[in-house]
Amino acid sequence: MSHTTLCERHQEKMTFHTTWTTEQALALFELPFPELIYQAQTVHRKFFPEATMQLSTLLNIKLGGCPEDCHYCPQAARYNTGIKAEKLMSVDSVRAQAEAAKEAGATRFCMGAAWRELKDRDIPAITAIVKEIKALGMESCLTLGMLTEKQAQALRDAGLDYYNHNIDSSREFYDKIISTRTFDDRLQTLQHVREAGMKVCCGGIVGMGETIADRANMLVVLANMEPAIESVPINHLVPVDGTPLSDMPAMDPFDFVRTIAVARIMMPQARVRLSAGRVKMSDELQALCFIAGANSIFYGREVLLTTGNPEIQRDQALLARLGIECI
Ligand code: SAM
Ligand code: DTB
Ligand code: SF4
Repeated sequence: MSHTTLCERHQEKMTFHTTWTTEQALALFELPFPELIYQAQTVHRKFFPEATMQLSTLLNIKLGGCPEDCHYCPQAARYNTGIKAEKLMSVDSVRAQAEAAKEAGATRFCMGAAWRELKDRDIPAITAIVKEIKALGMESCLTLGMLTEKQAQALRDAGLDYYNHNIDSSREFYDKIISTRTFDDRLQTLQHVREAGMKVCCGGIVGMGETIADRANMLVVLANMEPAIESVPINHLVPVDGTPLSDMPAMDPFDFVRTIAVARIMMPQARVRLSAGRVKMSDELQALCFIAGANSIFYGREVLLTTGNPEIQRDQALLARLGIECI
């Protein structure tokens, strides 16, 4: 099959179908790099005709001490990563950080907690935080671990716009990375979020030793979610000393870009976020990710949850040099 035919098939699929197969996703990964980028950019322009970058600021509102065993995570209590558990941040401290983020130009404020799941006793504090963010006129996003149906409704009632809960990898690879909760647990929380009427932010991590088929399968699960998800964070593993993945060799940067490009083609309507790992990427590699379809970043703080993120001035300079408008 010629590349042109493949391109046409995927364009057609994008318009008329919502279901992707592993074979179709793998066929995209196997395209010559220039052809893949061409297809991704074609889809990107159709759905995002203006070159814009959505800026989200991320804050860790509850550091460390997590009971889970996610092999990548510096906040899991069982790994010796030098992180000391702290209590949930106060509403006032969170508001101050959100004000600074707004001042720096971010439009969404994302908050993460090192929890396995949300506990009902924390709901009053969390909903108070959401209301403060909304009062600042920013979009709000939380990632707090698993949610019940009722908890999702409580967050929605407080005005939460997005909930982030990642599937992290393919169903097949998942068990090699996490044993303390299942892939289906994750899907159930995502269903609760969607049924409560919030927007879904869901993605994963690459560079954990997974195969290309795993990357394809992860994207198939994400792309086949109905209704289509709004936000897809693609994280490059940040290997952290003390975690089981600390010695994971770096992946080929072009394979990382391929993952972004395939995500863009399979989820044309979503904001694809170039998430963890940007601090180690050159400006040129990030530009390639943006051409491949990434149009959201974490911006405005030099840490993500515990690891580094580029400084504001570097991001502003990069986006200005590329002529990309920040929204
Ligand atoms: N505890 C909640 C949970 O796991 O659902 C929310 C916070 S958790 C840290 C959010 C996401 O951060 C994880 O699902 C994972 O995708 C990402 N993450 C954590 N550590 C990472 C690392 N070292 N490199 C890349 N991404 C990472
Ligand atoms: C997501 O997908 N990436 C962010 C956010 N959602 C919460 C977290 C990245 C964490 C990177 C490792 C760290 O800083 O601890
Ligand atoms: Fe806990 Fe989330 Fe880290 Fe897993 S990713 S160990 S659930 S904080």
